[in-house]
Amino acid sequence: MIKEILAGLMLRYRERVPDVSGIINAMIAEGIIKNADSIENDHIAFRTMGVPLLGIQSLEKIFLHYGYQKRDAYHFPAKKLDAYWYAPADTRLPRIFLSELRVQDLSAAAQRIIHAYTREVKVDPVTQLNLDDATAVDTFLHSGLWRTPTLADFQALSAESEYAAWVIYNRYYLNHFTISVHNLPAGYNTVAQFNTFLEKHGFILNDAGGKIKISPDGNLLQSATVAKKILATFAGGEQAEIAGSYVEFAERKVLPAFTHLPQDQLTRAHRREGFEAGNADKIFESTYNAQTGRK
Ligand code: OOG
Ligand code: NI
Repeated sequence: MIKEILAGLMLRYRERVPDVSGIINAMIAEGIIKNADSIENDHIAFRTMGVPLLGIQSLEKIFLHYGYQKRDAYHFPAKKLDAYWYAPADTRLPRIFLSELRVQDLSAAAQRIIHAYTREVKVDPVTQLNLDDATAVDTFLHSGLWRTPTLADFQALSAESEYAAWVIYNRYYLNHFTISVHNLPAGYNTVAQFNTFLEKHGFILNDAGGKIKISPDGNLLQSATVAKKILATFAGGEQAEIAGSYVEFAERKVLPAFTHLPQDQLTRAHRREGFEAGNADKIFESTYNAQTGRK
């Protein structure tokens, strides 16, 4: 069941990202929600290495198997990334955002480092899984695709692509989950208001391009915390603090054709769908040093 796979992802993510429980507990203490189950998860995101047997084409097989539909493509030339989003069959489930590093566009030196790890993968690993076995899928998503990298390789990649360095160490760990704010009580149901609440409680927001990322149509507003550092253990036992994962917030406005509907009749179908390249471009930086180093 996809629900079990999503629950496994969320469990690991909550253990690794203290801001998740921190934000949920602050929401409960402030009376915004009764418990964590009442949060609508707008979407979750994964990062991948764009090499032939891996990347989006491999990871997406899991979600396509569970009825997700592939939707729009997004391109990030400066960051050397491509992405797609996937719509769930059941609108109570989160959307999925998968991105991929355009490895072939990196320097020869960076490609050599990445291939030194990814060449351990001889077949598309998702084709070796029984996708109906939720436990097997959960284990796969939380195990190494390649050997633990060296700190030197991590640092060399980081100098050229912070995304590449993130993936070589973190692999398919959940990159973020996203709290839908538009269905929260008045006073907290816009990204602007929710950001005020978050900052009052000491959470640090990504400010790349401004704290609120707004789509050109004005209907998709997003913000994100900056990733906290995790203590990473590299090959040979060397340790360093590197960026882990973060939390995102999304406000999807009601489309003009449906603004006459009463609040209690509104569903996902009446609100702005999909993603926005200009917003995403800045959200990726939630794990970049310029953001994670902010106080
Ligand atoms: C994904 C950044 C983009 C969105 O909602 O547009 C994104 C990432 O950091 O991997 O999450
Ligand atoms: Ni996102």
